[in-house]
Amino acid sequence: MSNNKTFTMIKPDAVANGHIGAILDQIIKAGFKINAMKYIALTEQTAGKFYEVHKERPFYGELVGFMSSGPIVAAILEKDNAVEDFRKLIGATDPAKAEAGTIRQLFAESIGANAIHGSDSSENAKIEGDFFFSALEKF
Ligand code: RTP
Ligand code: MG
Repeated sequence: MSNNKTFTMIKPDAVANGHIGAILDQIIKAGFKINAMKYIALTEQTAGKFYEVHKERPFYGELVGFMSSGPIVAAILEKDNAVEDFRKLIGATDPAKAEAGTIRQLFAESIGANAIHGSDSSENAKIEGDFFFSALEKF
């Protein structure tokens, strides 16, 4: 599968803290193009479905509660080597361990409220992008 797309969400903490503009600026300056984007609120049900792969993890309930606590920005991004390059740009899951200058190091509050999501494979990028966007909404 081609590796030129990834899927992201600017999470409720970063939206509430006013970081949408700064985060998008960093993403675009890093060479990503926006293929699709929407400002949307997940319900507990839709967040639960999105994160179903983590259903057995101890933090699942907390994650679903947090992701449905306020609006998010969901987007499909395009760039060569998108998945890997985007994971580098956002930094480690735990912001305390994220490299200097990464989005999570700059904007995340905690391992739970960690500002941004990035797909972990091209396969999942496609599944996640299709979860949020219809054929009409993406290029
Ligand atoms: P993401 O999927 O959001 O890009 O994050 P990730 O790959 O770096 O981390 P993953 O293992 O997929 O976990 C998904 C999200 O669950 C929350 N989490 N909380 N309390 C905890 O120990 C814990 N561990 C993970 C984080 O918000 C993480 O981004
Ligand atoms: Mg993940």
